[in-house]
Amino acid sequence: MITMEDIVRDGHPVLRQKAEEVSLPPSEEDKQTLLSMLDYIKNSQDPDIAEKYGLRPGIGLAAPQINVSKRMFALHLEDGSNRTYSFALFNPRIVSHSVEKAYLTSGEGCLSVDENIPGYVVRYSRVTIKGFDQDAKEVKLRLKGLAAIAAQHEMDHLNGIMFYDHINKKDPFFEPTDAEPLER
Ligand code: K1U
Ligand code: NI
Repeated sequence: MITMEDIVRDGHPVLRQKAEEVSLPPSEEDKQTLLSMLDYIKNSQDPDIAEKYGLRPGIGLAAPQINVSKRMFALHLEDGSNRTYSFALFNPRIVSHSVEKAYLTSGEGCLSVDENIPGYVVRYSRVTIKGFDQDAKEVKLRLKGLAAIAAQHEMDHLNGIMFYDHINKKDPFFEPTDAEPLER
């Protein structure tokens, strides 16, 4: 079971590396890692389990955050329209995205960053992601709203990018006219 002790923190070099493709079909070890990442997120959203094991709640987790430099991430969240997104992917890639952009008015957090870093992170409003599930079956997901934002945050982890890299340094709360504010 993954706990906060397994999650590397900002400053660890793995968070700045470009993660390697996973060879498919996945090894048993890679499958187990992927499933345990999804389990972490689900557990972290259960108040009893989170308290018992000291888990910080999250909606996503990428393998580099547990010091595994491989291209895999998991998401588990319910968006503002009561839609649940729950999936874990090997070798995800963004195959298309909207022209429109969006940002969370609450900013973003990261399980690898212990402090709150204020500011807007502008991302694409909608993304289509292709990847492979635990059985190496190709899947295609069309995401919008919080799910699209979170998926881009996790994709960034696979490329060594942290959310705060995107924050306008001079004016962290600069509101771009071409981006929609999203309440979480
Ligand atoms: O990758 C990570 O570090 C996880 C991170 C993902 C994320 C957060 C915010 C915007 C985009 C992506 C988190 O899950 S931080 C915790 C969080 O945002 C949250 C936790 C519980 C309920 C709702 C949100
Ligand atoms: Ni993060």
